[in-house]
Amino acid sequence: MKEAIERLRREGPQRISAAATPDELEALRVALLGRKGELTLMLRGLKDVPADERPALGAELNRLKQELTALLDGKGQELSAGRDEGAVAGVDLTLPAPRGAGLGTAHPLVSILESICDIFYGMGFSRAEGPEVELDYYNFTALNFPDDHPARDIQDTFYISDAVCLRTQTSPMQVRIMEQQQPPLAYVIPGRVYRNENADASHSSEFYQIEGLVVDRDISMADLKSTVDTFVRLFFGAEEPTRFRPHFFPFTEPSVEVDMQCVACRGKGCGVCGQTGWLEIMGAGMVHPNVFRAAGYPDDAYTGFAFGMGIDRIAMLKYGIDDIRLLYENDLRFLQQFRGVQ
Ligand code: 2NM
Repeated sequence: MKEAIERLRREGPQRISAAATPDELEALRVALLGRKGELTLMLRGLKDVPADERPALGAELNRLKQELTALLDGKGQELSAGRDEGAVAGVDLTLPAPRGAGLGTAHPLVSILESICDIFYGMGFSRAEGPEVELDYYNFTALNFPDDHPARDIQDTFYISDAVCLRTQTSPMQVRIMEQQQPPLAYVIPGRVYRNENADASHSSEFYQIEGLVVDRDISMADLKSTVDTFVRLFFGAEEPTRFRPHFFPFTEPSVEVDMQCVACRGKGCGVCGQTGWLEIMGAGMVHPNVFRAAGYPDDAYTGFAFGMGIDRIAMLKYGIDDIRLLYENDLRFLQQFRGVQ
């Protein structure tokens, strides 16, 4: 009996530490301490040893049982803690995903945004992005919105405090750029903007814009027109004519809305263009002198044009999407249609 105890004291810890999985460890626990386990059988065998040796051997066996139990518990914790690493260790994380595993793809808004930016890089524009949480000053005041302009109204703008709102356009970033940089400059500023509107098929309270700004000496409306026409030719890939209609924006004077001939009916009039033969694609104009003044430019030194377009509308036109909300719901049945689409 004494020898058997000594052997178990030597070999038990070795066997426990060699267990490689929780299953192996559990089998070992049963083999040692289970109803017919080695140590259990020795305890039962105590009744056969001489009475004078029994107390010492009994105490010895109980101590060994405690030691083995502690070792089994410790090893159990070690194995379960290592389980996740063990699972990853068996996998080559550099392998390509298996075919048909559902690779991700750019969201249609992102791929359109990037291809629009690419066209402007080709014309020498740089890209900048600004904060979505903006000062009321940059979003409105510096852009020549009067204090009582309806767009400032709480109904259109998400205000965070009196002085801070979610930007309703990306133009506040144009002012930040002009504060930092002297002309000549040409920037596109893409980004998400927010308006407090009820969602329907053509309105969402969050949407994407790209605005552009070009400032130098002697920039004219003709530069704006040629830039817009180049963009339309490169993006829509055809010779659709464009037209400027007079409009009003606080930050530009004169201001225009830009239409292109309807891509669906080539100007004849159809459901896509509401029978007009034209599709509105952006707003634009010559930067208002008050905006240059807010940016700290000297009076009458520079002229510039600016434009802004809604990416959602362009994506809807390009892909024939009839409800803007589809772009924000992230329903995989919708998104998976754009796999591999550019
Ligand atoms: C638009 C339409 C027309 C615009 C103006 C400016 C700035 F900062 F230069 F004044 N940035 N963007 C602008 C002009 C935006 O969006 C429909």
